[in-house]
Amino acid sequence: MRVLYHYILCPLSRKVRLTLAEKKLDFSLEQERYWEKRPAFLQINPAGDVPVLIDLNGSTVCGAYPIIEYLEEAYPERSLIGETLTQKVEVRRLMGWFDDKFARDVTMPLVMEKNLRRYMSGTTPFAPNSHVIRTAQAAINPHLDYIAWLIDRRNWLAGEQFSLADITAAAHLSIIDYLGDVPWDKHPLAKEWYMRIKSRPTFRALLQDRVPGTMPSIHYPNLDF
Ligand SMILES: N[C@@H](CCC(=O)N[C@@H](CS)C(=O)NCC(=O)O)C(=O)O
Repeated sequence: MRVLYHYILCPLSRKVRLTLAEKKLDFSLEQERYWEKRPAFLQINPAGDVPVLIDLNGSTVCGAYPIIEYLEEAYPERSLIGETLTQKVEVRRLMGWFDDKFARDVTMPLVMEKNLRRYMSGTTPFAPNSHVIRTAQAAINPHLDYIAWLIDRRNWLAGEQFSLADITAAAHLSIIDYLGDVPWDKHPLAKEWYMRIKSRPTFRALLQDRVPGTMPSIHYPNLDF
């Protein structure tokens, strides 16, 4: 069986899970608490980060971008990166937007304060930084405005076709939605786009995710929210 080493609130892992599902490739999940630096995992990926994919033929692919490029080349049947060079550039630009900018402004601060800090604070009592949380909660608004701006002009984020740009943005937003920090009511166009993605069969497994010690928002599993 194909294996994906992941962390449940890692957006890059979620992006790879969605990509595998969209390509109809079966896989099993191994959750890796990467901050523990498990020696057996460091042997698989000396960088110590997730996601890592071990494919059926034994190929080990480390890192979300190498995995995505690998899957596109090894399983080209259902391409998610666009057909023309112009489309591919736009998909990659938007992947970068969410994996770099959105992650820095929103995903990583919220995941760190609301989830990871409890594991990484060692003997120090777990105390989320409310200033960091409020700053990230405010920073999501221009990103949702940008999604709305794109969706006002296109069917999907990078153009007429569903692509890795949508998968990447949805992977990040699914985590923020789990934490209850997406102000959907203020952003109806972004909500309409996310509802379309959330109702895809490939999204179902993510909606069943539960993080020990961190309850999901009430609407997290609901297709109509
Ligand atoms: N270069 C890797 C980086 C992935 C990454 O930063 N993953 C985070 C979890 S979302 C991680 O494993 N970090 C390890 C660490 O901070 O030590 C990729 O593109 O996939």
